[in-house]
Amino acid sequence: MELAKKTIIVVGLGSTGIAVARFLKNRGATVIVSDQADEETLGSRAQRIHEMGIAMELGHHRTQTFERADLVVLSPGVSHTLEPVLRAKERGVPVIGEIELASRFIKEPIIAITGTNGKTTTTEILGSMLIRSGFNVFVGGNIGNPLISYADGEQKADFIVAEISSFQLDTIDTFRPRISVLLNITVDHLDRYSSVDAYAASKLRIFENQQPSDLAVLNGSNPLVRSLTAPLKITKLYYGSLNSGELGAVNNGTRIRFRFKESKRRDNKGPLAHLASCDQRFLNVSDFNPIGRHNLENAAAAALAALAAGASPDTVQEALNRYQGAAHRLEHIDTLHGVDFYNDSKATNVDAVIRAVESFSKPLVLIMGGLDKGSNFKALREILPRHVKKLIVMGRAAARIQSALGDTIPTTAAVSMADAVKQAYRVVSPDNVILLSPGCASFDMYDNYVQRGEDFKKTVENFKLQLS
Ligand code: UMA
Repeated sequence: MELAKKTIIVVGLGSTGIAVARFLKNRGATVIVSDQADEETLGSRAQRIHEMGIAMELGHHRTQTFERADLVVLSPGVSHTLEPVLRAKERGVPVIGEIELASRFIKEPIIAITGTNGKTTTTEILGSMLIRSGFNVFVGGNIGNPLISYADGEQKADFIVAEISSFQLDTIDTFRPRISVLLNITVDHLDRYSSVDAYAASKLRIFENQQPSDLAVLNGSNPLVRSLTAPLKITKLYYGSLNSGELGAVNNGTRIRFRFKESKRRDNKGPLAHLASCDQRFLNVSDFNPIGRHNLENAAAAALAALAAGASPDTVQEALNRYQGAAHRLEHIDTLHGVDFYNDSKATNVDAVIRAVESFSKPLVLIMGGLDKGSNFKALREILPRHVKKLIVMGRAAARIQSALGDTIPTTAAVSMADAVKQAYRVVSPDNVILLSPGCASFDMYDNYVQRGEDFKKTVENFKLQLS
């Protein structure tokens, strides 16, 4: 792909936009960064672009700027249905996302992980399994490390392990993972997609350029994943549940066992042939650290992808033994007079809240809320009363959550994280759990879910000091 002397608009000045602008400038393109936010809001990010000598259009996206471009590169948070983007496409200007751009400059095999929930955990585990097996690995994508920074850097990896969101899949064209992993599809991001079908269709694009010899690792216990992937002509491995004749992994809570031979008499041929020696081997997961049944599924998905990429079962086991869990995902923060505090700030949709509350047997005080993504909070009406003794709601979604659930569990509103923690502690008994699992995006009160999780941790720490 020739970039030199092309005029390229980079849309969105977040971590992706900065990395893309640098990459393009290094290759001799004339870059213009366009962001809807003004210079004051963008602060140090705008300063970095100034320092690179790159032009900016801030505070708006002008249609004329887009139409004059040779190429438009979108950040994941920028919708591909934005008016100036549509106008540019109509005029024949190519529009791609950062993942597509990066993949055109990456020769190494890409293992891509998508799904509504569990992407980060699975990506982290898979990366560590491959690294422990002696491979040089770049781990990036939606996890927070744009893929383009690999294409722009010196590192030479054997594998690229990429967490890929639906937003990133919206703007691919030729992106072809050698191994794709689809963890689950549940309702999310209805503020960006017109329907669940549109969201699911975006997720399915991960398979769009895969060839029959490429591999898909699929959650066999997710009915939507099964039905939507049934027509795909790709080699498939399943986990969760296996139908007769299917290859993959099953787990019983203490072990993940592999089935890699179709029958006792017949050996596999093709891309799975090297896995036959792992048939009937198992991984011990009785001491696997992250809590929750769903994390065993994530571990199984990672293990299948790692073995398929050439990792050995022993190193896969070692990586599982050492994995401590993703930050802001059911992360244990502290125990105060018998009360456990868990930070699940990364739970930004209703399904993630269900997974979180199902992971505990102790009574919970649950803190939810944030920016509403059009979620159906009523889907929690049945499950929450079985686990949650009190619900505290905050942020812009507070009123909608309260009206969906307030008649099923005692619910109060909090004005801040400190207020939420204080209210929660007032009603706990020893042996209870205070869980932040927002079920919403964070952008109404924070820059991102990481900042929200850190605020929760800091608030708990301060609260502990006040009590001592
Ligand atoms: N912006 C515009 N016009 C728009 C919309 C946004 O100019 O119409 C601007 C904003 O003013 C802002 C910039 O775009 O300045 C932000 O761009 P971005 O939202 O793409 O943010 P990045 O910092 O580049 O982060 C993105 C991903 N963010 C989103 O998908 C929303 C990060 O995923 C990812 O880690 C990063 O790229 C590196 O690849 C975060 C996320 O929340 C974690 N992802 C969603 C999720 O996991 O649910 C999909």
